[in-house]
Amino acid sequence: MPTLFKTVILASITMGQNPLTLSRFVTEKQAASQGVTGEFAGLLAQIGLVGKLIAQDLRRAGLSGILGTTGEINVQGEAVKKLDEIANETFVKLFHHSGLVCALVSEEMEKPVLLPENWPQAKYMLLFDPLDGSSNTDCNMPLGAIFSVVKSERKDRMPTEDELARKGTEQVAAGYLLYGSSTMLVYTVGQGVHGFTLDPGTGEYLLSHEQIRIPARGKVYGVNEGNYHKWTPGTKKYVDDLKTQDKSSGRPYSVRYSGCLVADVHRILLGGGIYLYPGELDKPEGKLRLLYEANPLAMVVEQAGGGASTGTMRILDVEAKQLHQRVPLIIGSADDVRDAEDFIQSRRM
Ligand code: FBP
Repeated sequence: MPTLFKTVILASITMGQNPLTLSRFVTEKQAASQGVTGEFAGLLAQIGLVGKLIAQDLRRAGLSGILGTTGEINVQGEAVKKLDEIANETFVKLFHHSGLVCALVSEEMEKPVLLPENWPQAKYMLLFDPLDGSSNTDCNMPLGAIFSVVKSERKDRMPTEDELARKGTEQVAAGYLLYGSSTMLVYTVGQGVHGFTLDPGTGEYLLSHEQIRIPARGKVYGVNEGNYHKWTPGTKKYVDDLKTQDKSSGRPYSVRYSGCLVADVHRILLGGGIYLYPGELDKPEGKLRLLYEANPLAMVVEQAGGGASTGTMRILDVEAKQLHQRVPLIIGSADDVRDAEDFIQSRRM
């Protein structure tokens, strides 16, 4: 047994822990209690592998000429970063011939990739944001990836493009990869939220955060205040209220906005608080995408005891009409999200 591996395992064992790998956790713990299939375990393991490969690219990005843009504009109207493209290709390559999914939807691709050759044995469809926080790619700041899994129940034919746009409540699993000081994979299958940290020594995702619970209220908020003048009066009042001097209610909150939704939501999941990308006067649908940003993070945060809203309704109840539809996102601790809704709906002044 290689020395480093022995050291890491021995260290964990002496710390009285029996390090649980992602695959063992899913196949043993979740299979037994929650009927998670081997097929899903395979899908999650493949997402983990995507995470390892992209983390490797990110660590060397400054040395391997993959910073900067490709010169292309994507379906979102954004300049495509070379790392966006690499991350997207990594997802597509690893899932195309995996036999695990019958369709792929990506933030970076206008059209879905339909995989009739994997159908009908592969019932899952994977929707993803291959690299979240694109404005952070060239300055070594945190990045992430977000995924949502839905199932096709049809027996008669492959699902069509329209059938890929599903309500958040129809997700069977969701989660994210966080590329921060360590690489993490956090996911839910609808019965709690679990976090795994990639152990560089063994290359294994080891259980580091089981059954994550978000505090009912936090002390931090994340929003791009540069957009303040574009907000509705209710949103302005809510953010102003967070900055009010009032020790008894833990205000003012501190601002924590990293430019990476995944990193901001991860901080809030562990310590409480609220992230907002609200609707704007001339863009009531906001910036973020429903199917592969808002829905999966809403499922994770709700499963940890938090809330996710458009400001006027639950994210997971929003009708999904187009693959790249946008939605305002207010997500985090349940009490904080409720407060934000009260101000946005003028129930509080
Ligand atoms: P990408 O998926 O294209 O990166 O967009 C999402 C995002 O970058 C979030 O990660 C982040 O919170 C937000 O947009 C930043 O937007 P802005 O620069 O407008 O504040």
